[in-house]
Amino acid sequence: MSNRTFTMIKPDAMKNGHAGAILDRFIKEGFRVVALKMTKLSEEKAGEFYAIHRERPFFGELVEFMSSGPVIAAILEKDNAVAAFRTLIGATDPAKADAGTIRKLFATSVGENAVHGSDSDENAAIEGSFFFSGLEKF
Ligand code: FUP
Repeated sequence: MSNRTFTMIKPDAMKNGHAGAILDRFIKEGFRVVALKMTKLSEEKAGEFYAIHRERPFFGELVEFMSSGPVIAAILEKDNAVAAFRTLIGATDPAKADAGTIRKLFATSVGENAVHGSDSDENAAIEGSFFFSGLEKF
């Protein structure tokens, strides 16, 4: 059974010219693109997206970084999408990510780690709807 996850290519990967290689990898790994856009988060919207981390010491830096430049947001579909995608991107800290994962290849630090991937089906649906209307999902 197919299902969906939500991802963002973060400002560091955008600035460093990795967006094309990362999108290519998503598709080569068998994810179907359901929705896709380039956009820029305001500080307010970045804070809303990461509201679960509001009390964490890195929250301010996270919001500043995520609103520092454009991102590419996407909804992707594949069997077991959430878990398959988290395996593809690797650990939050690129130093701990497995060889060949997107974060190992393209991320610079735990704070600037190239890509986001939803951590549950429920959050994938919430995060996808944060960025996309029904008319933008295919
Ligand atoms: P992940 O699910 O792998 O994206 O990781 P988390 O939800 O735990 O963290 C979300 C974002 O918070 C990370 F992508 C980067 C930031 N973060 C830090 O800056 N420092 C940390 O120690 C943990 C997370």
